[in-house]
This record gives sequence, structure tokens and C-alpha cells, in this order.
Amino acid sequence: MGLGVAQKLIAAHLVSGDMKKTGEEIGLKIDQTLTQDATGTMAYLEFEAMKIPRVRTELSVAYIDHNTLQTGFENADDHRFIQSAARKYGLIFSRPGNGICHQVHLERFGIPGKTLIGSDSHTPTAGGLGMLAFGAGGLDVAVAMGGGTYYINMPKIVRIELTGSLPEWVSAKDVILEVLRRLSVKGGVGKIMEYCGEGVRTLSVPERATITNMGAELGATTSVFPSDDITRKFLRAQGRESAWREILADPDAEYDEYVTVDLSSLEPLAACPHSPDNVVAVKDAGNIVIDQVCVGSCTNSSLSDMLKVAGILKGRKIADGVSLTVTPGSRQVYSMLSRCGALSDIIDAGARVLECTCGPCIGMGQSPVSSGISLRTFNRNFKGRSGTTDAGVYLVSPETAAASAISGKLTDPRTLGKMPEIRLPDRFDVNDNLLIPPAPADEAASLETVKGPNIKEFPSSGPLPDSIDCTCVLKVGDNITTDHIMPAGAKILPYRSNIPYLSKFCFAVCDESFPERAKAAGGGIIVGGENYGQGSSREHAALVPLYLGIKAVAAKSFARIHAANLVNAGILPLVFDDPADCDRLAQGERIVIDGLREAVAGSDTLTAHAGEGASRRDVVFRLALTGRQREIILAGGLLNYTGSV
Ligand code: MIC
Ligand code: SF4
Repeated sequence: MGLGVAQKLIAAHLVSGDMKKTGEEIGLKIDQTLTQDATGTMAYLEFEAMKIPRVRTELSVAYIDHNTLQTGFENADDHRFIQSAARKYGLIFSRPGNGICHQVHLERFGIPGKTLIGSDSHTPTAGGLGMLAFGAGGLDVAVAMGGGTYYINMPKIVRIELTGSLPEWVSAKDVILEVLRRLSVKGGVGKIMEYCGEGVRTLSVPERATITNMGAELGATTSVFPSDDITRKFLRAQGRESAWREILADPDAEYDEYVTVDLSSLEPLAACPHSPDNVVAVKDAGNIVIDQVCVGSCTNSSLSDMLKVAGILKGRKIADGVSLTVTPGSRQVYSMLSRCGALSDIIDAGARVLECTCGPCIGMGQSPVSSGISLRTFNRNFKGRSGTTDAGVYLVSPETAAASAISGKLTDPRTLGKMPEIRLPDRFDVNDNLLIPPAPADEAASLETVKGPNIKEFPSSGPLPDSIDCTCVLKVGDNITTDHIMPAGAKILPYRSNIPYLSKFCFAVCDESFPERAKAAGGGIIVGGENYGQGSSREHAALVPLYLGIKAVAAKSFARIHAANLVNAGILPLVFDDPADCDRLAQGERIVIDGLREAVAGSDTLTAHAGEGASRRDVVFRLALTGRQREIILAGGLLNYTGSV
């Protein structure tokens, strides 16, 4: 039997485990790592704590793209720390202004056939180039930088067959929105989405990357495209053809699941508030008057996306009630837009052009008006993420965004008649002068990292106790995102390296009194529903609860990266054996677990006692942990564990 693309890449990097055993742990060798600044400060503090003198990967890059609104000294201090760590430990440093990590990595560093992990959930964007790329917590990235293995449970592999070709005005964003509409934000959990079929040949690398980028919203472990002639053409245009190699699925490859998407039958789609899978056809969405349109983010900020927007805006003016922001994804895109004159078409139409960073996508400015409606070409529309709690965010393609900015309401771009023709150059302008190489190895040992006053120690935990007697300090529902657990945005993000301060905002979107209550109770257990912890890779969503004394999180199911981050922090993830027990458990109820160490060491379940008096009852939890994860939990987290082995 032949192999698919994902299987070939796994086989070439397998360090431990058996890739035929779906669901069981496999270890992978990691060739490249990336970090961004909002997670990077913590990742380099963790790397420093591991006392490894230099990174041991083929390539590691530290990007600055998230925390670029410098309203106080904090972000600038963190950037300086990351730059000093990159210089000392052997990483390339991508300076602020150089672009969003995923876009720049695609342009300048991605190599078909290599593995990549990044402390950002959209790292699978590089799957558009035929890489096997995963989002991970900062600590997992730190371990990989040190040459350590990256562990995942062997995913199922889904073959997504693309047939036909996209009609005019329909684009890659509509493809992934269609997949989200069908499969939901839980549809990719435990799976790799591998794109195949004749339709693949009609999609450019940036279009493929839009699709793999939003595989994160499916909850997928990663997404991947083959590396073919289109990939070669992209790398040639970047002056990197020598990095190309062909990676195609064998014709007789077998998959665990099969999905077919006919590109020719797709139409412009929109994900309605507040979930990326709440998808409708734009033409059926009704009369939605809009206040804001934002174009950009790691999903849709390539040169072709920007040229499409410029082409639609050319000679037109945005509606009086709409604020339009345009954020090119990288300095290469920005500079080429400017050189070809398309930037003037965007500016003349009335757009506010922002520096090439994450910007509004992570709430770094441009929060919409109260109860505002914002159309965004981004990947997440979770409640409150824009910075305005009562705003409604719709996720759309660049074509739909530009057409709507002109009309002032959500508009099917097909109503504009003929699509403007876009011509992409055969060669991109390459200017790497914002990429700073590390210090030579012989100088590195004498260098010091530079820490500003905002950088505080990260919380540590001790070995797992044998019993827990506490309360359920917070009960939340299904699909809780890391934006609920540890919100981002311009006011909070500067404190990503200051866990005590950050803790004041934990679960602020759901329950502002949670941090105080948790502290007063000396910690406790959080109870959640299905898909707990979906979204971002931020390990702060585990480190902050750890700081607040949280011992365990009990849920009906967990999102992959967050579950790994809980284990790494030494917090026990417990899965309700009977979901009805979860529904019954109330906030404030007492929970007692005895014999914890023995259960974690060797049992698949453990029984807790919930409630008191007449309502006291047994609750059975499943311990969905690998042997390695059990040892990490017993040791009190990954840092303690790596220190002990
Ligand atoms: C996001 O899109 O939510 C982020 C900000 O890029 C996060 C990382 C972070 O929280 O710093 C992600 O997706 O992992
Ligand atoms: Fe940045 Fe937004 Fe992409 Fe996250 S999703 S990396 S915040 S652009």
C-alpha cells in the first residue's frame, strides 16, 4: 500500500511510536521552529531555564508581529529580550515591521518535506508548502529548540479531494469556510487534513496556505498540501527554488476518512458571529449593514489577496459609514504593493493602511464601535476577541470584504460584474535586511539576555499530590476558547511575561470575579464542556490557572494543544466518563479525589466524590494520557520532568 503526503512526512521524521496505531503517541523529529512575541518571551525564558547553550534545530526563527502597539515600555522590553535571546541562542530574529510570522515563514524559510513547530496555533499555514507543521505551547517549542522530540497522538488522516476549479469571485477562504461549515470547529480534532485531487493544481501556494491556516479552526492537528510544480514556482519566485522537492501522495495511498469539495460549485461564504463554523452563503445572509472592514491577518494577507482588494477598490470610494483597514502580511507584500502602485488604489479609496503585523486580528487596536458589525478576512471571530465585547465579527474573503467596504453592507462580490484581473510577478522582491542572524557560537557564551522589569518568573508547580479536596471554582459551557480563558488584546497582551498581573484577566469574558474567587479558595477545579481550550496555542491559558492554584480541569473533551499545555504545566486534564455527570456538577460543589498518584501512574480512570451530604456521589473520570504524560503530571509539569530525566 502506498503512502499519502502526511504519512510520508511522518515516516521520515518518526522517532518513536507506530504510525499505524491511530490515537497512540508518536514522537517526531523537528527540523524548524518559530515563535512570535506574544508567546515567545515565555518560550525563551523556558529555554533559558533548560540551560542549553544553543538551539539544535536546522533553523529557528523568532518573529515580532503581535505586540507591536507600544503604549508602554513592556512590549519594547520584551522585543529586546527576544532579540537578545535569539542572538545568544542561535536563532534568526525577524524584526518588528518584517511581517506576520506565518506569511514571512512561507516566503523566506519554509521547505517542503520538513517539520516545523511554532508557538502559535496557525503554524500549520506552512502546510501550504508541503511542510508538516504544528502549533504548540511555548514549552514544547523550547524543548524542540533544544533538539527534543515533539509528541502527538497519531492522527487520523482525512483525504480532502478538491475537484473542479474556483469560479470568479470565489477564493481559498470560501473553500475553508465550506469545510468548516460541513465539519464544524470540532471536525478536525485528532485529524490531519490532506488536500488532494485535480483542484489542488488550480491553487497557488498562498491560496493553499489560507486553507491550511484555518485548519486550526477545524481543531485539526495540522493540514497539508502536496509539494508540486506550483510549489516549485512559488519558491522560484522567492529565489529559493533549490529548497523545492516533489512530495506527492502515492496513487494507492489509503486514508481514514474521505471528503470531496467541488471547487466549481462554491460561492462566497461568511462565518457569522461568534464562531468560524457558523457559515452561511453571503447572498443568503440578509441585509447586514456594516461599520468596519479589516483586510489582513495570517489567513489573507498575501500579495495576491492585497492585489485583489486593490483591484476592486481602484477608482471607487468606501461607504461613509465604514472604516476600512488594510494590513499587508509582510514587508515584501507591502513594498511590492507600493512599487506597483496598487497601494495608492487602496489609500485613495479611503483605507487606513496599517503596519504589517497581526494588528486588529488579536485586538491590537481597531476595536469596532459599540455593538458594531465588522467584516474581517481573519480566521477567528470569537466573542470579545476584537476588543469590543458586543461587536459581531463576520469572517469573509478579501473579495467579499472589499465589495462590502464599498457598499456599506455585507455584499456578494459577484454583484460587481467582472472580476478585476490580477497579475502576479514571476519574481518577488527579496529584501532580508530585517532578519538578524545570531551571534557566532564562540561569542554566544559570553552574551547575556536583557530582561526588562515587566519580565517576571513563570509559575512553578510541585509533584502531583496524592489527594485533592477542593471546589469547582468555575463551571463553563462547550467550545470555551483560549480567548475566554486568557484574553488577549492591546491592554492585556503586554503582560504575557508577567503572569501575576495577567491573572487578573483570567476568564474575564465569562466571569470577572473568577481570579479573586480562585485565589480566595486556594485554587480548585475548573469544569468545562466539549472542546475545552480550542483556538490559540497560548500556554498562558494553562500557566495562569496554575498560578491561581488550579489543580485539574474536568471537561467532556479537550482541544489538542490546550490539553498538552495543561499537562506541560502540571495541571491534570480529566475527561468525564459520563457527560451527564458534567451537566450535573454545579459551580461551588466540593470535589474530593484520593489515590491520585496511583491512578495517574497506571489507571485509565479515577473516581472522585462530588457534592456533600445527600447529594454526595461518585464521578468517574477518564485519564486520556500517554505514559509520558503521566510521568510529566506526576513530576509536576514538563520542566520538572525534563530536569529529572
Ligand atoms: C491567536 O491568533 O490567537 C494568536 C494570538 O496568534 C495565538 C497565540 C497567542 O495567544 O499568542 C495563537 O493562535 O496561538
Ligand atoms: Fe496573528 Fe491573527 Fe494570525 Fe494569530 S491569527 S498569528 S493573531 S494574524
